[in-house]
Amino acid sequence: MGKVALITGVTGQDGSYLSEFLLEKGYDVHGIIRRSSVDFRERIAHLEGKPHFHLHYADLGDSMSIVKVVDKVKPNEIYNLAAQSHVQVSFDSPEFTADVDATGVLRVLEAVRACHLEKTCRIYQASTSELYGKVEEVPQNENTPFHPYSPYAVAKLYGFWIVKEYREAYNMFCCSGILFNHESERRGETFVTRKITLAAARISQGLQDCLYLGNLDSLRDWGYAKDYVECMWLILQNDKPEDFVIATGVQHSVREFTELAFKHAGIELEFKGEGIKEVGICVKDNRPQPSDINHQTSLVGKTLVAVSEDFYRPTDVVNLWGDPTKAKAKLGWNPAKTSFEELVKLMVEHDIAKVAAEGAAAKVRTNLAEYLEKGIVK
Ligand code: NAP
Ligand code: F7E
Repeated sequence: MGKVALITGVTGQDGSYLSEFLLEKGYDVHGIIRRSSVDFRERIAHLEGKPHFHLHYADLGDSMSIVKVVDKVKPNEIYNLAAQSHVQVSFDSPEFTADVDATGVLRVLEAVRACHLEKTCRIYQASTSELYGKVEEVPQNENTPFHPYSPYAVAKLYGFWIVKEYREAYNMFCCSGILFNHESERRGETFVTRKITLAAARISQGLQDCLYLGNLDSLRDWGYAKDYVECMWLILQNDKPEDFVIATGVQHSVREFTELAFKHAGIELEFKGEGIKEVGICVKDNRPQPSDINHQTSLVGKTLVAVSEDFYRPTDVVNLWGDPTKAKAKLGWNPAKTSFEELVKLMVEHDIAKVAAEGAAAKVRTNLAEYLEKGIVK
């Protein structure tokens, strides 16, 4: 019999990659989904219907629903990835964020105890570099003090400590991966990297005029999500339950990410001005010029990136930089598998193709409407 894994947050960026990873390892993978008015679960649509992939309705805000799924599935491993994961949104919905990201973790741990699985079930908790918040040390490792700096981070801090508490109080194999930002072509579209790669793709195809961003000076240690889910699994295969920092050890600013993304889309930017007045102007237009897309006009001299206060946060975390030494030494994990440059490239290439395909589909619909109107197609 293969191992059984239960993933909360299976429809998210990490949940989808982790599902693929565990299925390849021969696991029976069970995921928790929430009812939604839109039934299409884009990131896992390709897995639905596979014999070892199963979905169950439950919600991290509903204890009984979690107990029922844990009791039914009897997992060997639980990956608790479900969260309200957007930092800026946590300022707008702090109570919901606390319920899911803090109390939700407790609900998962208690469900394991209620089902008497505490001796056989290992639990991974999706902790975050946001715990370091208003950073007290650079780079950050497992011993760096926490200083959470948003409702999201405060909620996740509870999750971190309750996992540690259950490990010590009940001898449970439960651990936190303190993951730094990890991105991909499946990243939610309102996180800064994906917002930038999609905008670069749209602007390069003449479908958007300008990208509005917040703090361009913010520094992040960005890795590739596909590499990071391997680490989640490695943490649960370790001899003893321990917490690990997972990061690349390389830091870049939002401005650098933007410059590189636009460069991959054929647009060279130069940033001028400061703070709210800073703009990114096109200084070289290297885009290919196929006749069927709408970008014959040169972008040189145009303002393609501008700053908007709408994307400033009441408190912002501005200097995250992880030290993955422990994960390298104890788990044998390779933090340099996908470089920053490769990550930006793969995201931009993906989004250029996506935007082009959507444009082509829209054109077909427009043509069809025109043909129907003219009676060419009946
Ligand atoms: P994501 O794409 O936003 O996915 C979040 C998942 O949680 C989705 O499947 C979502 O379901 C689910 N969810 C939200 N509220 C729920 C609830 N009440 N009950 C059940 N499921 C719920 O996040 P991600 O980037 O994959 O991140 C995975 C985890 O790692 C999160 O806990 C996040 O906080 C943490 N983390 C992420 C990063 C990063 O850089 N990506 C870094 C550190 C830590 P719906 O699809 O129904 O909304
Ligand atoms: O912001 C700045 C923003 O929203 C990164 C989550 O996965 O990683 C993620 O949280 C930085 C911040 O990610 C815009 O102020 C500038 O300083 O992409 P983000 P995040 O807040 O770091 C951590 C590790 C998690 O745990 C979270 O779940 O970029 N920024 N301009 C902007 N950010 C956004 N979203 N949009 C902007 O326009």
